[in-house]
Amino acid sequence: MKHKYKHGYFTLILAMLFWPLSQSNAAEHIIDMTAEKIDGGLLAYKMQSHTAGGVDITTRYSSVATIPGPTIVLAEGDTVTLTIRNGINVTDQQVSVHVHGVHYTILSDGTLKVINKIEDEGAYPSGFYTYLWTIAPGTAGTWPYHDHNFETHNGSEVKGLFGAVIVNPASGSVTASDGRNIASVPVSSIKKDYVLYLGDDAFWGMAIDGTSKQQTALGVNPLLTANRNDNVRFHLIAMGTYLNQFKLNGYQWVDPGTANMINTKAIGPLEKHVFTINASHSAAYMNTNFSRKLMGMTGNFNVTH
Ligand SMILES: [Cu+2]
Repeated sequence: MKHKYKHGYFTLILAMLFWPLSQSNAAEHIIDMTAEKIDGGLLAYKMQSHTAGGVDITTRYSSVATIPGPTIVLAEGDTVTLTIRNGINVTDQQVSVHVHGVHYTILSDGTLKVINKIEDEGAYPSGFYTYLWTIAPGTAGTWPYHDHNFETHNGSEVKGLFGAVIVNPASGSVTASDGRNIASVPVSSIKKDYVLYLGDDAFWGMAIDGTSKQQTALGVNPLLTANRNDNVRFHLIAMGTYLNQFKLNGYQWVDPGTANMINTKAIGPLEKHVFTINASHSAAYMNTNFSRKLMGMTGNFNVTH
């Protein structure tokens, strides 16, 4: 036992020695977003500016506020300074950004004082609030963010104030499946990232092109496209109040954290599910939960060539 302890201690020292090396690709993100009113009495986030490691990547985002909001792509080891500005201008109403999954102190929780007991952590009309996030090792995954302060202490995500954070693993690779084999593929080989938010009656989609990194809000039950043999990553985030049963017809993928191939996945409220497939055929995607299926909660994934 003593030997084992010493070995563990040695490993810890080694890890500390190599820590700066393994973090050499870590980027500092400076992000500025607004929350605005859009048509139909809805609210939406807009990316005003995003610099990553000193490089301005703002043109990757829509120039108007969108539902879903911007997808913030990060990697383990990164840091984020995110400022939210309130362009909604309803007297006394704050807007905030509350994120799941990544690390931050209580001052960056994006909630009201009645919840966090410290401070109202949002932006008042024409004001701003700044959050600090640490994208610590172990936080790889896809996480929702949403308002927590507008009108109620639960926030206004149902009016459109929601988006996602993708934290890529520091290893730079993810598990993928072509339906038969499981492989580790570089994140850089992913041709399309599709973020699908499961509402109570529809999927809301956001696409990110793997080459241009351009983001496109796709609306409800969107048509998804890929070329044959492309690696495509699906990020499913359940926003609604029902249990979902996700299916992509004729595809099998790896259940995260396991070596199991699955062809359907139960996703409860606030749960998420991320998988990467190699595109082989066109297929419908759907929520096969009976009542949701009746509501037409389905769309198509078209694979060409
Ligand atoms: Cu939440």
